[in-house]
Amino acid sequence: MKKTGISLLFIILSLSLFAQDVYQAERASWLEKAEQAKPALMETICKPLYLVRSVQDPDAFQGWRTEKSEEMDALYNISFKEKKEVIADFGKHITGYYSFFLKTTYRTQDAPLRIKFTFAEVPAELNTPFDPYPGTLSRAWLQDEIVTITQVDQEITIPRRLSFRYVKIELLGYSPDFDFRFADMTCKAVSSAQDIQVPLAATASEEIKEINRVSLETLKECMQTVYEDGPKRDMRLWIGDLYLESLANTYSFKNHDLTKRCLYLLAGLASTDGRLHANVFENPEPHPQYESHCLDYSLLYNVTLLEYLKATGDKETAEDLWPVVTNQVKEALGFVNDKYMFDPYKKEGFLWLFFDWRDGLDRNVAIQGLMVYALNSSYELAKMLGKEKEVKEWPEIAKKMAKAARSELYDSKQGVFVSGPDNQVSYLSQVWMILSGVASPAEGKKALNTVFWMPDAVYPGAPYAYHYLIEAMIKAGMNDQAKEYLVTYWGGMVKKGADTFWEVYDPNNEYLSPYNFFPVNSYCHAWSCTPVYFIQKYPEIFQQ
Ligand code: RAM
Repeated sequence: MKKTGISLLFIILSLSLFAQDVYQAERASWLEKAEQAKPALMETICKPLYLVRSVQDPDAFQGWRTEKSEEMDALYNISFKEKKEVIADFGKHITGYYSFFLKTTYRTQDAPLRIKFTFAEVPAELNTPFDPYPGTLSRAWLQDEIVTITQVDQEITIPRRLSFRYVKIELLGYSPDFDFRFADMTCKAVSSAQDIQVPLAATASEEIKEINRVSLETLKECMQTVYEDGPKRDMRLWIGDLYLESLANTYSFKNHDLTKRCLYLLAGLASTDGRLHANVFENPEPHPQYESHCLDYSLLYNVTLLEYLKATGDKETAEDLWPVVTNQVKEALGFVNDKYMFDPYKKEGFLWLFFDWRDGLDRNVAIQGLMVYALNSSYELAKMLGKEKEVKEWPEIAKKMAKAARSELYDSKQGVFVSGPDNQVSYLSQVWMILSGVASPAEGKKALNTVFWMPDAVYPGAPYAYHYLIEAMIKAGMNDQAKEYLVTYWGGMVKKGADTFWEVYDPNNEYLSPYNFFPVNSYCHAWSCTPVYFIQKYPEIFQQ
């Protein structure tokens, strides 16, 4: 208790050192409430099923697949000096702590051993040289570990938490004067979600059942002591990921306390001027990624809180966090010009709008739409809390922004919304005009059906953006097409062998990576888990 007190004080001091802190009065209690809602991690001991070999196959995802080669005994009964290299397959994606036991079989260990372990979520990670490393994120995310073993005949655990299905083991250094073998290996898998079955109607297709199952696996793996974005990378809480995970959680595990914890944590770690940080870390003490602000994510925090309140009826939390809601709206309104258009240059400084990983995407229409959507959602929240008088101007601003969007952004000849100085046509622009209600369902349907056939239209790059596309299709009454899209896109990953859904998936380019190196992509990613939400929320569309 004392330690928590001191740490809280430290966080508060470091966040408020140089400026007047708008959350001064609430910050400590928010962080305390986040701490109280911290879930326990459940542990499961997993063992590998068998050994596999890598097979290069142009038809396999990223050119590689595995096939069973031998039983585990083929490793456990033989000197590893003879075997030298194996790949063990745990049969499913796991997140946890890997341990192994080496046993002396001849004479006495007289020198250290040097063994390389490469943990992989997908087969290509086992077969793509990591160096020289071309990626833009840290090389250290890749899960290869060289372990020097000075003492065998005991269990050794790799300290770093890992996220994988396969482990390749290579012997790099050994003594000629003693021998040893692998006697065992395990992974202590951790998650704050328990295995559950989410029932589906008897009429649900096999494809939908599989998508539902993989979706649940993905979410479960990401549910740790916060909703992580990816258990392999970035291993932290991002607002955009939280929003989609919490939606999926409401229709599956129903661990609402985890959502509550994340909402409080983000609030408690917001900057002193009231803006949320886009992502936060838990250890060694909760702290944000300082200077990381993403306006679309900040607005989605408000929507997340609204959905949380609807799912739980927990007014106390929503009331507590109400100042955060108003501050995110205030910040965003600072970018609205006198024509009621979002103007990214209205304020000085760096503005980060995310929406999707797709090079060249123009985000002007999307943010105009999201602002209308977030203003309306935030006002709905205000009404649920009896605070609508405080923010009575919001609906009017939303209306004016919607009207401005129609007159400034709609190309009535083509029947689509166009974005930015080059009048870019993208799927996401249509999506956000539909979700905001700027486009009527009929206009939205027409716009989407037009862009689907435009060869140059900018299409989504990540499941994160596909989520909003499916949601928009449903809103536009395109139920059959929404189902077809979900089955083709997420089902496409299943067909290509996904145990969990990937951070980035472009059916036209399996090597797409926002980080210039596909092995550093995350292959179990929070924002990709939402099929379970759609399948459960709209059974008449997806389960028939
Ligand atoms: C990446 C991660 C994360 C996402 C951010 C914007 O770093 O994939 O999930 O929220 O981008």
